[in-house]
Amino acid sequence: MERIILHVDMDAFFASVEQLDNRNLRGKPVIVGGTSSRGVVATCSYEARKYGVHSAMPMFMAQKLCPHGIYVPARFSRYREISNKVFDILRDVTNIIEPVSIDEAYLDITNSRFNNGLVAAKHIKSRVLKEIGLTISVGISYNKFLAKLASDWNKPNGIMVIDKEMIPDILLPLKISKIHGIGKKSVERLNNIGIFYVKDLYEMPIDLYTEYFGKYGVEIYDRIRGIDSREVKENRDRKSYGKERTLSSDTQSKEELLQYIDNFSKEISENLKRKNIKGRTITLKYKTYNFINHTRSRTLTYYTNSYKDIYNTCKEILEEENINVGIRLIGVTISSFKEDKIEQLSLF
Ligand code: TTP
Ligand code: MG
Repeated sequence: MERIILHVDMDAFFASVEQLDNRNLRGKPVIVGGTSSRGVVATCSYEARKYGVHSAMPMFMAQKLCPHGIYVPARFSRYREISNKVFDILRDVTNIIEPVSIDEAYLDITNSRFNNGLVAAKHIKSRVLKEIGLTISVGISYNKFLAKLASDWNKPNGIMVIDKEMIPDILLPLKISKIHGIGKKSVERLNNIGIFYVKDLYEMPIDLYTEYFGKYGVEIYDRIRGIDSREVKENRDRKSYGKERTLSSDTQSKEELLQYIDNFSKEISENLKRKNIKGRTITLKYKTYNFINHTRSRTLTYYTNSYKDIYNTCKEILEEENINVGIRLIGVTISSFKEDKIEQLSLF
């Protein structure tokens, strides 16, 4: 079956967060980075890009190109905070997420509750805008390479689907510098022998690919033909795993909350079993109507990934809570992991 892969990437991420937090910066050329004369640009708003400013450019050069720009230092902990919120939204769409950087990830939604890439993309975009106040670009395709190409297609605030039928029309006229995996040096070397566009690369014999791209030669050969079988790799070093949901309307009913807890426990259990992981600490989280977070944890004496253990622990926690105001969000998390490879081996 053909996969549905999404690539998501926040627009002008650090600069957009600065504009979000300070309305005086909105609509203006904002440059984020080391503010000393030796510093470099981390990123800049799209208003500043018009002047030719870009990431990794020395600050003094940016100042020359855009003297009336607003220069602000980076606030990493704030970007991390917003990034976590974005990833919470993504995790609500699928468990199969590969974070690439603070503002970028691949998602495999083939077996998620969404079976349509465009619907999932619109859902993500509208939640990120409504709940965080920022725009994100989303690319949709049947592999990672094309999904990434698509997310970049009409940035900022972009959305783009690349279908099988669009290959090779969409790829042929592309500049080779647009191909993820072809580095700056290779671009220069290929330009020197008269190769500027993907259509020029199509004519190049396969053994020359190895000469120019080394061990990645075959991959590049495939990619520009729309072939890429790389899987979306979940981050296996996670310290916790959870699900949470903002309710469509606030509730005080423990029964209603237990319904969500029941679903989350099943999903978490299935996921842990699939990855062969067990945890020991179970956390129930809820947010009241006035946005106050409550977290209650319980650590078991044994490691588990069973639905019943997760559900029952949360149920016990919830029974002890005094819920007399509306709850707007509920979540379940499991942590303190132990890999259970040994137990699995003993099964055979
Ligand atoms: P990017 O996603 O590459 O850039 P961006 O989000 O600012 O802009 P775009 O709309 O083109 O996606 O990187 C994400 C963040 O990482 C960026 O906001 C700042 C940081 N960053 C650096 O600090 N240095 C760099 O050289 C780059 C490329 C990014
Ligand atoms: Mg970005």
